[in-house]
Amino acid sequence: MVNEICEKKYNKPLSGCTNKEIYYALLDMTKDLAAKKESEAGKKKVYYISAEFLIGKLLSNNLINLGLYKTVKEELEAAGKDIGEIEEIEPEPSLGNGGLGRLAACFLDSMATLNLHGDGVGLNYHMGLFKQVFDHNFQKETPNPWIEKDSWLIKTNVSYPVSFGDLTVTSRMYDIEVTGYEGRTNKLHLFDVDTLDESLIKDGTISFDKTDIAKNLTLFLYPDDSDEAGNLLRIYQQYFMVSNAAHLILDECTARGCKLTDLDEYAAIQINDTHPSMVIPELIRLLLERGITMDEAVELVTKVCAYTNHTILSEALEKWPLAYLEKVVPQLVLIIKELDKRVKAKYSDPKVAIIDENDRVHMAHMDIHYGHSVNGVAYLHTEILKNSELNAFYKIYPEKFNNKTNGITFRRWLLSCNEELSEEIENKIGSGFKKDACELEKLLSFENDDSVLDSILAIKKEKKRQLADYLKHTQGVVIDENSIFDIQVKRLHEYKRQQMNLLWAIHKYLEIKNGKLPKTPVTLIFGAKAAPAYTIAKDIIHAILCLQQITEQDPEVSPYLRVVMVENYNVTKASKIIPACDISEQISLASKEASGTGNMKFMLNGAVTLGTRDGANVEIGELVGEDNIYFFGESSEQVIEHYKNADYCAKDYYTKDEDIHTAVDFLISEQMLEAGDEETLTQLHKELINKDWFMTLLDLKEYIARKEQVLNDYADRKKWAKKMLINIAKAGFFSSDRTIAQYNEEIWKL
Ligand code: OAK
Repeated sequence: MVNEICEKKYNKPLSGCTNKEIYYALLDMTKDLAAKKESEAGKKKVYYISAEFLIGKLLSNNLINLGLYKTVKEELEAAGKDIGEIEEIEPEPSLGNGGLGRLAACFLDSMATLNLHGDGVGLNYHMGLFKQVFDHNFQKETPNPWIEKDSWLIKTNVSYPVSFGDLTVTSRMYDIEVTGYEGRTNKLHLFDVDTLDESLIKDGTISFDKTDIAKNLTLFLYPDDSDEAGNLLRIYQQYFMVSNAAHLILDECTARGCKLTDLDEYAAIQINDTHPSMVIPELIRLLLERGITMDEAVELVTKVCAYTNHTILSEALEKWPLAYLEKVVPQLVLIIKELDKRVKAKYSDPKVAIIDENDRVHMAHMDIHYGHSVNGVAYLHTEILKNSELNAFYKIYPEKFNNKTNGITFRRWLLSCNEELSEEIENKIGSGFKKDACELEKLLSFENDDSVLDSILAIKKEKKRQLADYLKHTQGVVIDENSIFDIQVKRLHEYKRQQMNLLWAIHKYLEIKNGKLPKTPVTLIFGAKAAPAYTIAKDIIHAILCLQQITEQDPEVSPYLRVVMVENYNVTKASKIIPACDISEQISLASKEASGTGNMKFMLNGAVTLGTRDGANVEIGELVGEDNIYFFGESSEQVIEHYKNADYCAKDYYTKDEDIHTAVDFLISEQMLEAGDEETLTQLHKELINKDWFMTLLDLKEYIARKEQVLNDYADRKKWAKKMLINIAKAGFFSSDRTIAQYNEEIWKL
């Protein structure tokens, strides 16, 4: 099959082609096959609008979903080629920051797999998220171009004029085919402008002139929002995205025979956090233009739109100054004011207003009033929305609130990233789990089968060997594959508390220096990008990199403890790191992590969670039982109380406990200052003692004690293997196929 394509494309056989040539041949082949798939369109269609789609590399996943992966792999092997090396050629599109964007990508896969007619709508950022480089123990951000002459993008003829207050641009739609696993093909529509000018980017940095909108609109994902120009650009991007989406939706519905007054029978729109919220006034605007009355338009749009909340962190809840909207989208301001007027006429509580007394527009409030559904992304998160964050709204609209616990696609996060484990599972319980993830529970009958437990351990060992090999080749870091792989990979944020893990590592380092050696050596692996303007997050990365250098260079410590920070953590790296993990660190301050999805990927690959009772960790705990997860720390109720009473004082913990004191002070010790920068480390030290907004020191002692227990339990390999097996067997609930089926049954109703 591949050979024929190579012959046709290059006039030579597969065996004579370079990996690069083979990659492009496979790209052509896969795109062709995906496009040829018959996919029936029903009456109603869902549009998942999102500023981020963190799709990752697509080749292997598309081959798996088309049912061709094995055949292609074998054909390549026979010609002396390695599919793993060919995958390396593909650039990773990094069109997302983290959880929200990756979730959107998993959802696209599941919609297509479940044969739901549903497309994604977003933006074609040319640089995506920055590429992280480590330089003298600091994070440096560099541009990350990913679009090549031949790529997954298909240029379409779809194009709309989009007007802002001061200019009009013409859009261009690009599509990426989304093929489901033995399912239909949907599309991811990414809008762009032909006038974009990549030369605005000066060599090696991510700063650029933010004012020339026609040239820079889709250059970067979420440009720096620490200044006004950055914020305005973000509003330009958001409006550009939703105006195109609204035009496309109305055009497609009309083409399928929809009368505008029946719009809700033809379209469902999911608003992925508040970045696409302006689709509500934009749709109303377009309906008014087409002769629908305001009352009718409001009713229709409310029936069509549904909103997902992904965070309770107040700094992430978008509130745009009315003046900014007046500059960028004056045509929407009248509509937003009218929507706000209607709310104020009905409800006197200022907490539910769209426009507040400081003339800021609360995007989430608009979604809740003028959408029919509001959902959180894990049970605990939805309860917190209902009972505290959005309580005023819950009282008005209890029927709108619902939970949709997140999920992940098992095609990417098991079948593709861990072929060895998938094969073992298939040998034991058959292939049914690939379509119905809950069949993984059949593994429970092997709980006491030594040969199965042994092979699970052997597979983990092999994946650790592969990761060690990869890190050696990519970063020149040599780690002990027989050590415990203790892993925390996710965006860097204080609420996720990488700094607490760092303090644990310091504590362990000092124990080893004092002669207390661990039973089994530990490799603590971090992977995280910090937002370019988030100073403390970058300080934490600096401290981790300094400790990495110290543990690496100290012959007394390095055989027992290593700290390694993986450079430029992204989807590709995740798929190599996660299968190799023993201990999955999910240690956010309780109440702050809406769900987490890494936690699900780790459990599916046989890691055991060490975590707080936060987000979806709570549900993982319920499924696997307390013996198969390690919880610690104060509960979300307790944490919420601390915030309410403003009674948490980091300094008290620091002064009263010697271990905490010693670990925190190590940040400004001679060793650290020798490895790093005094100002940065002092700033972090001060921050932890005097502010510590996310209560690192609150749970540190319990964390240290609990981790000691985990490390001890690891030594009983049989008992540990059983925990691994139970985690894998119970992961089925977290398939995004289940999540999407629920969205459809309860919200979209296709
Ligand atoms: C990003 C920007 C604005 C608001 C939220 C986010 C985000 O990424 N949130 C994350 O969403 C994930 C998917 O629902 C959750 O698993 C994470 O807990 C949440 O932080």
